[in-house]
Amino acid sequence: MDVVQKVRSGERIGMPEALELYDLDLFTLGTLADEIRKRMHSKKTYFNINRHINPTNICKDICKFCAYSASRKNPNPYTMSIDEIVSIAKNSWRNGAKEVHIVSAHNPEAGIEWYLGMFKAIKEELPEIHIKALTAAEINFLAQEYGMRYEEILDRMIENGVDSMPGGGAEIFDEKVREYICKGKVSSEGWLDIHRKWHERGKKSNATMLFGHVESRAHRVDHMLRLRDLQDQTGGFNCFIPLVYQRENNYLKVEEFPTGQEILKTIAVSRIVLDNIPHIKAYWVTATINLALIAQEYGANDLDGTIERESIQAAAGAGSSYGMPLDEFVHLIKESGFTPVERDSLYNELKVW
Ligand code: V47
Repeated sequence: MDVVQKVRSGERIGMPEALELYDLDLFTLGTLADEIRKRMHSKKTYFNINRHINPTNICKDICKFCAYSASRKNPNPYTMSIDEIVSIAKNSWRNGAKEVHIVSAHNPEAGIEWYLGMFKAIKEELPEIHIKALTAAEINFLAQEYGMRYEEILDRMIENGVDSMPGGGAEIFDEKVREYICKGKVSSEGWLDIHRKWHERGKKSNATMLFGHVESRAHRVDHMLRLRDLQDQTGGFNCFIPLVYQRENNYLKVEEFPTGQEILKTIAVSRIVLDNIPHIKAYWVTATINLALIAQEYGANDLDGTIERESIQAAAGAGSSYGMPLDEFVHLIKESGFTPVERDSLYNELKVW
């Protein structure tokens, strides 16, 4: 049976077949991914009204691809006070945001009470807001810095009001690539272990993959397969988010950037390989809104959200500093032939726009 037939018959795809999928022409591959997307989600494209908050950019780790952390290329260190963070969350809530997505750098000066106390303070003021916060990389940093076990930190996150975990810090799981692009950061095993333990607590999370730098197609597929294995065991991942590497203001030397075709192929392959993860997000911040809209026909069924503010990828050249107005977001999804469905952070449908 050839790979196209295998996908159509619902057989699981392994490494060699996934590489064959990449070698198909874009339209054949896109059609296969689109058939799955339509079966799972029809014409619905999910989004949420959210606010990203990045409370500090002071980081003890040095990831080559990062333009956000305060360094020679970004000499403006900052750390927000908890009051400031709460005030941003309140303001966003008043403007309709139902989720705050809080991701920071690894700041050894801030203290664990700052890292965890911000969630409690937000929930005291806004008990109904969904807090999606702390990447596995931050959790690993806190565990090392304060001599705590992952379990203790995860339990304290829950006590303080964190509802779900974002997918950041996964980068590329292949150990050699990881060593080169983000030496010293949470290991692949550590990242997966933290998510496993979070899922064991009955909680949901997302998974990212940073691609389009020095990795190969095989590294991407390996990354997806490691996620699929864990998902078979826990079922705790809601969504997979392939993040396209942004090239400005950082220290990673990249010779060739991915074409639009390669980005669409990666989204399509992820839809096919990750047969147990319900949602594939085309993150418009890194894919650009135009490509993200096209990606709806290549397997993606989620476009993240309005975001309001974003600093991590914006520092590396993405056009996301001020998010996207809701009416424009909805209009673009409709115009591209899909049905915009506002969701909550756990993919319960709130409103068909
Ligand atoms: O892990 C850093 C990435 C991530 C660059 O869970 C870069 O719904 C591109 O995790 N080019 C943090 N990416 C963002 C993140 C995220 C984003 C959207 C949705 C969700 C979710 C999670 O940002 C980091 C890293 O992989 N990043 N630098 C760069 N130059």
